[in-house]
Amino acid sequence: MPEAPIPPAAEQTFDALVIGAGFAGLYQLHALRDRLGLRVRVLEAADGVGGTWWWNRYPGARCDSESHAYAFYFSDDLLQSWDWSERYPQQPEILRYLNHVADRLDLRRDITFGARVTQAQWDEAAGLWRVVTQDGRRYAAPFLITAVGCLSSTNRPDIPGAADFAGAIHHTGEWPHEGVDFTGKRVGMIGTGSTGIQAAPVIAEAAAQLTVFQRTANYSIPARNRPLDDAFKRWAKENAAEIRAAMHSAPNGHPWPVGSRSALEVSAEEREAAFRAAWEKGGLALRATFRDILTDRAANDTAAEFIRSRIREVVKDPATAAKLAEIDHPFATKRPPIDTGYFETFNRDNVALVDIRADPIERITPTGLRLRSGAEHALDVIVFATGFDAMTGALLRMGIEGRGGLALHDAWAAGPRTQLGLQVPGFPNLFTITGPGSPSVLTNMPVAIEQHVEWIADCIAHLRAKGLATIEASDQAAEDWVAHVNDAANATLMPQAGHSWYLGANVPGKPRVFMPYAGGMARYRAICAEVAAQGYPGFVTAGHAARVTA
Ligand code: N01
Repeated sequence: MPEAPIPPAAEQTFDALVIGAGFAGLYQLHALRDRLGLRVRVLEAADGVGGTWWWNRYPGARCDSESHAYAFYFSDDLLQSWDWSERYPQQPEILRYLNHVADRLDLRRDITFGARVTQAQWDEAAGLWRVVTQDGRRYAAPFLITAVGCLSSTNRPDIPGAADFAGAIHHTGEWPHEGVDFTGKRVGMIGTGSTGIQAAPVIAEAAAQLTVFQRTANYSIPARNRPLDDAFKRWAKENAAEIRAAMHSAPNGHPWPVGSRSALEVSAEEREAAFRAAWEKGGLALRATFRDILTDRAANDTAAEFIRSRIREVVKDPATAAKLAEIDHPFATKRPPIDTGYFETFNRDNVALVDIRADPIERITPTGLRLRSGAEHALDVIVFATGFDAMTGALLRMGIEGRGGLALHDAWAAGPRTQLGLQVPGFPNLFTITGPGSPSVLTNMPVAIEQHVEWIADCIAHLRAKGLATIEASDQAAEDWVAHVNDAANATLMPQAGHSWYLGANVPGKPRVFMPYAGGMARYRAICAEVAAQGYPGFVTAGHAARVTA
């Protein structure tokens, strides 16, 4: 039943407001409503649940985490009532799963769809977050929790001439729900990150011609996707507790261990055999073959060279192979894609690779793309697989203002500052699920989300039990945490990928700050648990009477 429109002046008050109805928002609603008994409203811009999986409907969209690990583990009922069909779930299947979760936990009645938040202001006197949606609806609550995802604000390149293009331009992150018919079309795809690498083989199957415009060559590992048989499905259900424990103790939230040996302490043959085995098995675990792939450049070089050799082996045209293998950053220092036939796609007659690092795009013309050299590429459809204004983009476009009218935009002018990625100084009772400064995108996301949702619910329960009105990150704690996040990143090779979205480098003008916490999920979990057990040091709490000062 659609909700009746509410007159602009009428404000609805709740105990907590949650923004977003993807994995994070759904579980946060359940945790606050069904465990704590709070009155909660979820505001969701889309017309359905799903978050990332609502918007990202591009051809080939599937998850790079294995399906049995890409699920909620807080509920045995959810685990036992769902079967995944493939090793890596496709977008429609994940969307069905999240709808199943929403139905099974009866979440829909507390979600308002089509509600894009455009303003969220902390009202000091009332001790409330006052939230306004694009269509003028108003809500208020003492607690505001963002569950807006890390990769949800699309990054559309500002290429001159786009408005004149006679064909269609689609961004993968805002894909038309009715799909795009590529039959007989000349398609140009810009971007070779995880998305472009998933989409290219599927577009190539349908289109008359696919031209991939590559600015930065990328590593990719075969996914080796396959249907799951009944024996595996039974095993995953029977061993859910062990899988959960493995994910919770792993640095990346995946249910596989990181190798204990250095890539440099074994013989070249042994190393090659280990990489081969990981390559044949497929998936993200290749980067965990040895313990130092992400921390030692020489160790990393061995993995990087192994993958380059595979690219040269697969791609038949030596010039194309050379362009694909000319990768300028260490392996896994940008999020490593996994693929189904990406490099093989360049062996097709209807697929071409264009190096736009050597010859950049100058403009979009009515009939296609023109490069700086003057070369013209005639196109009917342009696909932007150009990624996202990651981690901060979605938070900064909601008009969030904290104490004294401090805009989040200004508070983060030099880059995001948080305590544990969970709270921002000057923004009382605002919690940011998988916010910048937390492991989030460096992990298997549902594991990171569950940990944050539960920490936030426990924190709010603590405040209520103690009769406290507000909690807010202290300035010093955020200062210290940002320094620690930097140290953790610098202990890895990841900052060496100078153009990665981890650093905000993909968005012109964005501060270059390494945003996710690279210290490992298990370590981070322990830090957060310790903070809660110690009564929330690094956070300032205030009672109802003394709420005003921090
Ligand atoms: O985006 P990206 P994505 N002109 O930023 C290029 C997750 N994900 O959507 O490297 C020309 O990685 C850009 O080039 P460069 C996953 O975490 C998960 O692919 O900046 N090119 C790059 O090649 C992933 O990392 C799954 O030089 C331009 C590409 O576009 C994250 O989403 C599946 C350009 C963007 O790559 C983002 O991946 C898919 C310009 N102006 C994605 N601007 C799952 O499995 C950008 N590029 C769940």
